Amino acid sequence: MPLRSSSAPSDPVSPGGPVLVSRRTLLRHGGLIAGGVSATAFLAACTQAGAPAWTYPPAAPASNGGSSEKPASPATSTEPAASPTPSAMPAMAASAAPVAAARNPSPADFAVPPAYQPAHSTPIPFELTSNDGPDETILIAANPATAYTSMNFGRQVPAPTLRITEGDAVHFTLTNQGQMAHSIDFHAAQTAWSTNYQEVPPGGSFSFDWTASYPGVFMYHCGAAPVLMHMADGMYGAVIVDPRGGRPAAREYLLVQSEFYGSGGEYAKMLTNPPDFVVFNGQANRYKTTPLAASVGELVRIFIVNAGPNSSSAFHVIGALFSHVEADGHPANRQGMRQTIDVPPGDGALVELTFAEPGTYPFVTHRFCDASKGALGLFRVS
Ligand SMILES: [Cu+2]
Repeated sequence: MPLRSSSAPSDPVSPGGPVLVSRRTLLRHGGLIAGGVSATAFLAACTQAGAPAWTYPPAAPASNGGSSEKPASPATSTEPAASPTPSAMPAMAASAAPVAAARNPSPADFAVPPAYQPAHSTPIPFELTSNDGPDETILIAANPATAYTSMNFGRQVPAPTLRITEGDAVHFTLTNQGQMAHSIDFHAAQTAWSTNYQEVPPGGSFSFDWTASYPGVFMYHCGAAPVLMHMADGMYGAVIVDPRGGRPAAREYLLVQSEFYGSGGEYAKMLTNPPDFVVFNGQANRYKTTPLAASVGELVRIFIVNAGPNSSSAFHVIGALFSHVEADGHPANRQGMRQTIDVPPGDGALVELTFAEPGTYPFVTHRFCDASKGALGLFRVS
C-alpha cells in the first residue's frame, strides 16, 4: 500500500514553482511537494525550514586528480588517429564532488543485458530502491577522476536493467531509502500517472502491477519534482521487452546515453545546458578504456536508451553500417540500412550490425560536441 496520504497528484515539473531551487531546498520540502502543497506555500516554507541532514559541497575548482596533468595513455592507443580523442579534451568546468569516496556508477558488465527468457505465466517481481545523499557519489569520469553526487535506483547509474517478454506482467515495488521523495515512470507500461507514478516519501514503499503489451526498448526514470533534476542526477534505467519467441541469436549490448551537469544537484545548470559530460552507461569514455568485444561476421545487437535529459543521441558506429534498425526497439518499426540513428531523450532503439574486418570501431553520438564530452566507446573486433 502506498504510504503517501495525498489525493492530489504531485506535478513533476512544479509549474509556477521555483526555478533556481536547490536540491537542498527540495530535500527540506520533499514532503510538502509530495503532499501537493501549492508553490506559494512551498516558497513560504522555504525560509523556515531547518538544515538538512546532509549538504552538498560548495562549488570549488577541481580537486579531481589534477586536470592539468596529461591523461595516461588509454588501453586503446592502437585506434585510428582519425577517431575522436576525448582524452585530449579540455578540463571540464564541473565543480568537484569528493573523488575519494566515489564508486563506479554501475557494474562492470552493465553493457551486457540480461538474457532473453520466454514469457512468464506469473508476474515477475522487480524491486528497486531509490537513493540520494552523500553516500551516492559516483565516478562519472575516470581520467581525470570526476565525482558526482547522484540520485539513483539500486545504488547505481544507470539503474538495473529489466528484461522481460511481450505479455509479461511485472509486480513492481519501489522502496525509498533516500532522504527526499522519489517516484517511478516506466515508459514500457500503460498506467495512470496520477495513480502509480506519484512520489513516495522517504522511508516509504509502493507497489503496483503492470503488463508489457509492446515489445521495445524503453526508458524508466524517477518523475519526482523537478523531474529534470532527478533524471539528470542519475535516476534512469532500461527496460527491454522482447517479442514473443525472442530474436535471432546475437551478441547483445546495452548502451544508455545520458548527461551530467556540474557535480550533482545543480539545477540551474541542468536548465540552461550545456552538460559537462555526456556518457554511455554512467561514465565518460568508459568503453574507450575497456572496449566492447565482437567478432568479424558475428551479428551484434545494440539496445540503446537515451536518458537525456536534454540532448538527442545521433548514434553511429564508425566503420560500420546498421543492417537492421528498430525505432523504439519495436519490430514493426523495422528499417533497413541506416548509418546514424536519432534517439531523442526518453526514447530507445535497437540496431544490428556485423563488423567486416578485425580492428577497432568507435561508437559515438555523431553530435560531436557530446562525443567530445565522453559519449564515445570502442568495439574491439577480432
Ligand atoms: Cu527521484
